[in-house]
Amino acid sequence: MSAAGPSARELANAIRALSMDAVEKAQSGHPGAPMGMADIAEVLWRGYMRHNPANPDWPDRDRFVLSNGHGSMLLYSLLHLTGYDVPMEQLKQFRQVGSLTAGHPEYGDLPGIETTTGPLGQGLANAAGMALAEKHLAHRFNKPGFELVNHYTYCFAGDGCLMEGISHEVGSLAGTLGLGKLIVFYDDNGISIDGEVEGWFTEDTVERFRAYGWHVIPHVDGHDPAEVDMAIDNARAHTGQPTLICCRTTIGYGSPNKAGTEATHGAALGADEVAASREKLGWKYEPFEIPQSIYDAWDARSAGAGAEQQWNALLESYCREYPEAGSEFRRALARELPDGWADKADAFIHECQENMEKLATRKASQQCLEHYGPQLPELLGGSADLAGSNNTLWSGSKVITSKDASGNYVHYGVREFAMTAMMNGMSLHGGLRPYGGTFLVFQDYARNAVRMSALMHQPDILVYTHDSIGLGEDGPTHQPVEQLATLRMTPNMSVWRPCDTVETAVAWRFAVERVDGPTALVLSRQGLPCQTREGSTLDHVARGGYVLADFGDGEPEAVIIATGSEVEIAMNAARELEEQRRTVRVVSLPSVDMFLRQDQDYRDRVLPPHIRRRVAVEAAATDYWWKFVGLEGRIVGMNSFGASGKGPDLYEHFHITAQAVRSAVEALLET
Ligand SMILES: Cc1ncc(C[n+]2csc(CCOP(=O)(O)OP(=O)(O)O)c2C)c(N)n1
Ligand SMILES: [Mg+2]
Repeated sequence: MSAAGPSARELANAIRALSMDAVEKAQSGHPGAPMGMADIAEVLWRGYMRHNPANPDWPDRDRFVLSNGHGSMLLYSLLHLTGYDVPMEQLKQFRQVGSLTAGHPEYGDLPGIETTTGPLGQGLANAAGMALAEKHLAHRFNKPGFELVNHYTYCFAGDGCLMEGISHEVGSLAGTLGLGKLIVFYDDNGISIDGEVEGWFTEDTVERFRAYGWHVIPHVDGHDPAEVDMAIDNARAHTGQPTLICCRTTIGYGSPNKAGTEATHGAALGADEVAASREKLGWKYEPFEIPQSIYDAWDARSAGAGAEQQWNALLESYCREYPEAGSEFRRALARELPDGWADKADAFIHECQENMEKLATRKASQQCLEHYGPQLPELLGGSADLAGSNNTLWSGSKVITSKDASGNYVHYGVREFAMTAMMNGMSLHGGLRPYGGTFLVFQDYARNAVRMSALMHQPDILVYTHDSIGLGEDGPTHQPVEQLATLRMTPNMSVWRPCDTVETAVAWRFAVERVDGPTALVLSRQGLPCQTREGSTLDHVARGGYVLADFGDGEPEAVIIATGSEVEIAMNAARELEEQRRTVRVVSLPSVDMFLRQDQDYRDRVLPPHIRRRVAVEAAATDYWWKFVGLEGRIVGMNSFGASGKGPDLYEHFHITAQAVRSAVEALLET
């Protein structure tokens, strides 16, 4: 250590030591990537990152995404060293139950984790979403002399991230959208779990990203701080295109016997090798010991507080100069709804009820956008090339382009996975409420990003149309069967399958008001009649499940449970049964999860426990419904894939009809 303080290498070695030691103590984890990328991280975090460890949520901070999330110790070390509230004790508890230092960085666990990463490639898409959010908000809010939104999004990505298909989707779209403040560092270490990637990853990454329209800086020595520094300078100056900085690194750098091999990727180095690495790196300190001079050099607290203060002052004067824009900006960041929201939503829902319009729920969804959209400039829509079918465009939609990002609609192209992961990035960024559409069946393409939105509690609005065999001629490839059940089984996902314009309006309202998780709106292609609701019934829709109608006088003998397009079928069956002097209840269950959140008393009033004659009808996988109908109940639904044909014919073909429901009830009534 010189009199001038620790060298860049020594500062990077602090990351290496902490990473080795934490993995060694846990006997679990990934030392290779943190040791390989430590020098790059040192240059970026000490030279460029604008962040405030005391206030990790400061809106205009630079974002940092570790897409190769297995390198979590790199991020934990950085947060600890730069002064976040990440005590050494947490690093010692790496990967233990109850600690905040999970195996992969979990959003919300530690301050400074911008997104949950681990599923490779998705961090890259989250970062692109953040960069898009930044670009959009800057175009919308910045004024001459007021660069209110002005930050970079930095992302580390490994071979795995770039092998994943999503890297193509997002690379292509980020290039097209000209996300110039997205700067990605490719950890080109030639190694993934199975060994040297030569055997499975040989394309020319530099040319590949150039073809997407990126600014690519090739052949950077990731262990030479001066080269890395020059590359970052170059990238930041180049704001017309996203930048990929290709850094040659050695995985496990510093480990004398294992560096450069897959042995360092995902296992503790072993006590002897850790000792040998200390020796080779010239790191003289005990495990988890960091000398004060190293802490001092890493400490980002005072610079961070200063940067934030400056920005706060800018925001204050912005709000004085542009009070309306200023309060809109603050409202959107706080995820608050505009004044009068609730009254207007109530009025719209009542209007839908009064109009009694027969409409496909995908079209009803568009009406919701027309009504709710003008109040919500933070809504940022899009579709994976199905705008006309998903009805996600409305009269207030303006398309975002590379040149003008002030709009509110993204044509994602045929990229469901990137769309959803980018929506996650935008939600995480803040200031925006993304919604995006595709066919329900192609939700599978985006599946892991859907899961991540629920895991990270991000309130994405997922618009899924063409929700059953009712879509007709496109056939079984396009007809979802199992998707509804898997969405419903995803923790923290709210799923709504409305039966008419009213339920759609309620579902959209719920999705907009929700702040702690995603909502899937599952919508029909075909027209659906509007159901009559009397008395308090309309208010009960928002509870996710309610008595739509009781047919016949007195206690119901049987209950029919239905969702979405099958509510009409249930109602027809119940009417026919009433003609036979039967008393039958129809329960509409647009959102099972919402219904299950109601108190027991309400649920029992809707589905009285003693009424065991229950039939569920839904044009989807039947298995989900057993918990509602019980062993004595019956389910009318799909037990196979669909088929190509006219929608109404398919309902006949698969016996999802009023007659089938009636027969099922009749069979129960005989018991
Ligand atoms: C989508 C996904 N598939 C598989 C894995 C399991 N996995 C974790 S790291 C890794 C290899 C990554 O290689 P690379 O990005 O080159 O990381 P390095 O070994 O260089 O640190 C794999 C396959 C994962 N985390 N995510
Ligand atoms: Mg690698």
